[in-house]
Amino acid sequence: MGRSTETTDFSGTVSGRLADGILLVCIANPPVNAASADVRAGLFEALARARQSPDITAVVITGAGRTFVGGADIREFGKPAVEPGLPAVVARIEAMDKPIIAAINGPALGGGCEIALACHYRIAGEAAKLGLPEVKLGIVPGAGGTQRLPRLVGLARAAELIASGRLLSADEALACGLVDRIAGDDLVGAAIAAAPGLIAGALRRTGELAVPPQQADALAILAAGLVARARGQPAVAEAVRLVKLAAERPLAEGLAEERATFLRLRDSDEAAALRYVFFAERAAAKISGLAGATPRPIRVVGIAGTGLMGSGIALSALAAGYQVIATDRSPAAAESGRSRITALVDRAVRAGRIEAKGGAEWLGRLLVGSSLAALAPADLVVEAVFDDLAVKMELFAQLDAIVGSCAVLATNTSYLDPDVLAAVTRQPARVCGLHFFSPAHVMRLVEVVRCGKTSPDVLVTGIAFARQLGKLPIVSGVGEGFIGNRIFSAYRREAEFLIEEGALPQEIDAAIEAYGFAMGPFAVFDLAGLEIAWARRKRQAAQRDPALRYVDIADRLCEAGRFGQKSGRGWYAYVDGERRVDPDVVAMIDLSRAAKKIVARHVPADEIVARLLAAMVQEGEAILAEGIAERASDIDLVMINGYGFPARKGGPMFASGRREPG
Ligand code: T1G
Repeated sequence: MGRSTETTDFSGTVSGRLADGILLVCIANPPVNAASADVRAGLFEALARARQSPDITAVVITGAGRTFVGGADIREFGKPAVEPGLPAVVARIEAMDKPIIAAINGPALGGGCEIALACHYRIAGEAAKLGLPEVKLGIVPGAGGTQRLPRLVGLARAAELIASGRLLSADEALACGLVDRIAGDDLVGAAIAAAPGLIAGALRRTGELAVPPQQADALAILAAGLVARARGQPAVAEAVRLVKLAAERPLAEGLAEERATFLRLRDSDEAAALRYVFFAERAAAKISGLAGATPRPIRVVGIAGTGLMGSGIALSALAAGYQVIATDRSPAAAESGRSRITALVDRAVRAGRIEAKGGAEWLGRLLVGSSLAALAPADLVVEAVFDDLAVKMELFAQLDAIVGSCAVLATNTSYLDPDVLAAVTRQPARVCGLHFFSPAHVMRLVEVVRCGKTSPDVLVTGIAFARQLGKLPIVSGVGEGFIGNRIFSAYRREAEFLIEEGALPQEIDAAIEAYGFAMGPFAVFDLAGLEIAWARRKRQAAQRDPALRYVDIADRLCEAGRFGQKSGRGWYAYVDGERRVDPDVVAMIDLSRAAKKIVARHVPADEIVARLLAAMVQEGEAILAEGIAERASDIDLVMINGYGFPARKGGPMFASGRREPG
């Protein structure tokens, strides 16, 4: 390669250009420059060329587009390995006797971060993000991350970063020594300019650096905390073990142990489930019938109803930078709404999620009042008033007359038919559902409901708004309970059947918690409150098919004033906030069984889990058949992000054997 600016292709996705002795290597593997087999082969070849050619005095590696390297190519997992593997590429980078400089132009994640770690110098652009998020895929870094990161940032920080999978901004990466410099606009120029200094000096190979000493007790306490918070995720415990190993073993041994652990975890069911969830989230963004539709601009968000849900939605909108106008039915209700929202902002400041001045800026964009007319400037209004059809119909008719003709009207109803609400407006096409989950400022899931007449641009507006709030939007058609609540009702029904047959609430909860749910169904029912479902059952009683099996135990609990945690007793008793098995409940269950002449039997834990999963899957299949969900993996995402289904099981549809998002 002479002294020229011509470009050389080292593979289909890696090219190089030589300028003044510096080989600028560019990885172009859209969409995220994943370190696929072709990228690895290209890098390997470029490094070989650099090693052989006296004209080349240094190498700069960067990514084309917005990403440096988004990680190993996850789509290659489970397929036959293609050499060179990433460890070999990384080892070659580190061993080079000419400076290899990483010009980190965007996300350098997983294998991308490991490539940067092996370079002799790291310069980050302002858009850079660095991290080792492998645990989110049920694996550990497999190309040196657990051994090289501690050598740069110390054991404790490395353990925390790898166990959490948290990403660092360029500033944070500089502050902890992960990168050496941040460049302004001309990142590649800065990297090339840094070369002469590095050529002159001794190369700093990360792998040869000593692991900074760390107080063993402090590390042990930190490690225990990280593993405890992971609630049994094996990848986190393994990641922490490997980071600690970096201080105990020579690099080569640590790398070998890391690789063996990576390969073992990569082929685990848990990792397969988390990969499925990763791609399911990407697939959920692809919705039929929206080609060419663009979101309407949203600057001002209106919230009608400032109760628990309304105030949480208001906080999320403030956090996302919107102007927020919130109203409630009376000055008193509006005032308590304002205090509720203000309290949420104060809590975010106290928790360090935002600075005090940030909190004040948020509240500066909030208007709260009791006049619906105040919502006139809103580009989108979300109603979150009490889930009563008559109340909501009247509200929608009023909103329709108040807001501008381009404004979107969204309902946060959980169970009511949004088509009925749309029908009271002059433009049903501008109505959709935005079904948030409680607490709305915490829960990631939003069911974006496509009503019968919702126009494509209104639906994409709802989706874009949910994304802007940092939520995961899943599109649902109209049907009782949309996706999540409908499946949850089937789950509840089956759980109550199991009670009737002989299982006890604590046994069912224990079985489901052992399966991986944070909380079993009966504990959840008590947390949410039993009266809402009871009111709905009473509303539906007249239409209920008498031939259908019906368990009345929950009704008996409510008739006895047992509404759950808020009333101190439900399926359990709550003493000083502690959940206790209540013999009175067992007696009520026995009475109900006796009334139906049911002889209780022992229901094994695996039968409990299998039946509850089967009930969810059966309802999921019905939802798919009715076209209410676009794909099975959307159902899995709803259950994982809205109902505590363990992500590492992939969701009910995945657990039932569906392996591909779709
Ligand atoms: N491999 C394969 N495909 C990937 C990918 C990857 N690593 N990352 C993204 N994609 C696809 C994604 O499916 C989507 O495809 C498209 O790219 C755009 O993604 C040895 C083993 C980089 C921050 O965990 O976090 O390295 O739907 O919508 O919002 O230690 O993608 O268009 O067909 O998310 O701009 C570790 C995963 C891997 C990072 C970009 N890396 N990626 O976000 O785009 S394990 C990760 C992301 C590893 C080593 C181990 C994000 C992003 P499609 P997108 P984005």
